[in-house]
Amino acid sequence: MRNVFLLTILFVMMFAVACGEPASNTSNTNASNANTAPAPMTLTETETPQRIRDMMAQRGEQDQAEPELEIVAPAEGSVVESSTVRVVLELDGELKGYQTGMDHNTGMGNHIHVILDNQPYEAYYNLSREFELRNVQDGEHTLRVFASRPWHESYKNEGSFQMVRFTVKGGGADPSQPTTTNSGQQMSTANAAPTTNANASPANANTTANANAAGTAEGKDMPPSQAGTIDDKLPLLTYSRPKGEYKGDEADPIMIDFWLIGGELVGDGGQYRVRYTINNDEPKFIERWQPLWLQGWTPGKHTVRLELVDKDGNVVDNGGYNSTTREITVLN
Ligand SMILES: [Cu+2]
Repeated sequence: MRNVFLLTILFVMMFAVACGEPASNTSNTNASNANTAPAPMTLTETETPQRIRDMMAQRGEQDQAEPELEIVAPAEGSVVESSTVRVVLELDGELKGYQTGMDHNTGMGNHIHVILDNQPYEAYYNLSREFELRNVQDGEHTLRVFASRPWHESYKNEGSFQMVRFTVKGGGADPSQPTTTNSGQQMSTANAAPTTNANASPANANTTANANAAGTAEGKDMPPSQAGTIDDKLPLLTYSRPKGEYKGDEADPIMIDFWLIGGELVGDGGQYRVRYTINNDEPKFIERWQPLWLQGWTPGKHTVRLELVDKDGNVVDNGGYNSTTREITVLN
């Protein structure tokens, strides 16, 4: 009898603890997240941080610029008979002082976001230097580019965004290795699972290690893109930020930013919304096309999903591109 009484007390205590937890934590407690699940957090929208406002002030009229890009290569619809694809961009338009290039003191500067298929973007700072995609797999690919500010907020004027489709044929790419740029930046995850081949030469082992290190730093250790063919008649959402690792001032708040063609959000007179979901918590909505700053991030890994949804809240499918999930890392 006494044992039953004690068990009852224990049960009541456990129940009280369970109920005392914030509701937002319950979706994080699945087994696959157990080892990396960040502490529960409550994100709130906030205004553009002062450090960004200071940068804007120093840039003169650049934020009112309307940069226009042209993808000179690869040409739309072209067939490239090599796994190395040269990317050539031209910058024009109402620049108002906007030029790309990294300031080597700050490590920041205007740059172009370059996206192969539906992978995380790679930054292209110096347009006069060659930019190549290497080890591009055979098949159809999509290349998207748009102009960006030093803090990775995209320019949203028409002409800033450009897209081409091209095909690689007989390129002989190594499917066990990721696509990279000529400077070694990783453009995609490998198509196949990482090889643990004991016969791998030391040179190959190094390449793999470097690629993986870059992948971790840039948040690119995501499964390969499953994206298919884009329908030009449908709206297209392009995920841009957040990406990779965040620390110090940059870790709070963090900006959500994206590109949208072929449709408008409800707050801009259109019919779509962007649904964002952090760590599989309750989704929220963006109704105007502008950067969204969220504060309250806790250290650890977080997933960020951006989806384009219609009036009924259904994802507007377009080759898989309109629902994209990325993992980011917030450092202490
Ligand atoms: Cu950027």
